[in-house]
Amino acid sequence: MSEVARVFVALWPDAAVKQQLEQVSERLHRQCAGRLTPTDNLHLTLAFLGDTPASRIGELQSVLATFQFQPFLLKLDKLGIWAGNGIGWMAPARIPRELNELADAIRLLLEKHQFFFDIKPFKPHVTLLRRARPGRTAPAVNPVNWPVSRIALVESRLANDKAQYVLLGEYP
Ligand code: 2AM
Repeated sequence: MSEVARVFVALWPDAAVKQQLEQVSERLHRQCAGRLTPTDNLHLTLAFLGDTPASRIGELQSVLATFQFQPFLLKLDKLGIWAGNGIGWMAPARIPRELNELADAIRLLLEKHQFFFDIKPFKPHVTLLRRARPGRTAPAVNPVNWPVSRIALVESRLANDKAQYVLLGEYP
């Protein structure tokens, strides 16, 4: 491991959710082109820590292993392209209280143990495409129902300009 690890805490889809996201991605891709997120990289970020000392990753795993929350169902029912950066995304049209509370609780826990993270307001989304072009009509949506019962600690490694994600743990 290098001296720092670029890490984030995320919702990581199971096989069924991944398959639904993949279908939505492919439909959006036909309409808006761009570069598809590889299916195995699909996720929703809850807290982005970024470069973290590799020597503290064990501690981070132990801290997250203490984390508990009530499972809930997350409905992703909105698709769009951000004109500024060409990201094609899927998100909940209305952010459920449980999702905001989950992100808040994780951020509080990280703060308590002095792990730094990006404090930009939580803007939940799954990145499906990059460098997409906005269509003239709003993309049709097939909602994705995501049963949320675990969080994941993920490391992002850059290899040949491509992000490779490595699951460092799932909790509880
Ligand atoms: P994105 O998909 O919108 O780029 C790994 O890079 C994950 O962390 C992605 O979900 C990415 O969001 C998110 N991410 C990258 N930099 C971030 C930052 N500074 N703040 C919050 N999330 C970030």
